[in-house]
Amino acid sequence: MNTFGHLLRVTTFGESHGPAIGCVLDGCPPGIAIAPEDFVQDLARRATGRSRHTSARHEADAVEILSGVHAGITTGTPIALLIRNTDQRSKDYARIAAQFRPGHADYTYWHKYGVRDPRGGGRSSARETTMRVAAAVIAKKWLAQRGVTVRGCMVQIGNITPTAHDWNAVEDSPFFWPCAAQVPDLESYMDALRKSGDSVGAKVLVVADGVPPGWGEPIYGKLDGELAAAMLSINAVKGVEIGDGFASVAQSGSVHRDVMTPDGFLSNHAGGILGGISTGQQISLSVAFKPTSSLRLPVQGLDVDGNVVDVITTGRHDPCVGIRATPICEAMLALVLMDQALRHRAQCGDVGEMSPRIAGNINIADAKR
Ligand code: EPS
Repeated sequence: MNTFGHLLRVTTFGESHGPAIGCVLDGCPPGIAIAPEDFVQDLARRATGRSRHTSARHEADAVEILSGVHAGITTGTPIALLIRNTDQRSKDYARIAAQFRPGHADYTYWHKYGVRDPRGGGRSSARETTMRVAAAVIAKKWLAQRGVTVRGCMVQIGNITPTAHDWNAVEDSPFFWPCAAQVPDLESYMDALRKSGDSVGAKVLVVADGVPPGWGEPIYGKLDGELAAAMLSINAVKGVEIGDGFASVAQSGSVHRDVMTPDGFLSNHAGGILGGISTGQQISLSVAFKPTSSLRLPVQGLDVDGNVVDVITTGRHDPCVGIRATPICEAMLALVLMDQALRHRAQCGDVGEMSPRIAGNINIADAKR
């Protein structure tokens, strides 16, 4: 299954070491201005090789727009985007072509298909996420025209958490970290980790501001349900929390409920979603990434014939995949929101339009975020 979305449908294709990766974005409304330059910033934020803390593979990630855009605007027809792979080093994978890395998807791909493309992880590589970020550039633009913005940051690496939360610090840090004062310590931590050959997990926070009440389709198309599925489709994701998430377990109802006033909600434990529908508050979720499984440290594993082998992974791997994950989580949030907005408009009318009965009583749209 390589397609997701309902009215806005994204299909990605391509392998990490194949000639190219690409996507088709179908159902996109006409009239959105799009140029190849629009993709540069977000693709660079996600890319490898931009700091010593990520994989050293260096891809240009130049987007070719093959269809669906004419004279600089979307035409309503399928938008096909292509990125040619230019820095594959498949010999790094020769040694493990018939082996399984503990903790890696190569084991399950083999058991499912009986065959796999071992070069660079093939389809299971994080390389695939490039196209989600590319597709979401268009979604972010469409959402921004409706006052909806999406942003994210890293809120945990290993046991380290931010000691302050300053959105202005995020883009200046190689870790999308919201506390500038901690960055030197994080750099030392990551340098030592990289030298050790081991890896570490991370947690990413993503939020959307400006989402009106009403997006989300109960019961099987709940906004939180689709966001969780979208985040879990990202490589290495092992957990998703909406709002207070698992911390809600220890809260009492009188604490968790978000009190409403004529001036807006007084808190946002729900993460901006009730009953699978946006409340008009900030949508917030956090995403847990496991440590990278491709390690230089030797480990006992199996080969495809069931023999015990020493698995040693060489190549250019990320010591923490979560470091590059912020733009990917933003992308999935934006794509799900745009799809839900189009579905809300299809069923209920204009995006952001509220039930007149509710609008007369309580101005939730202006709720405190
Ligand atoms: C990846 C392994 C590495 C990363 C790759 C993701 O691939 P390679 O061994 O070919 O260098 O560089 O990330 C990307 C290329 C990318 O654009 O994200 C993996 O196993 O997931």
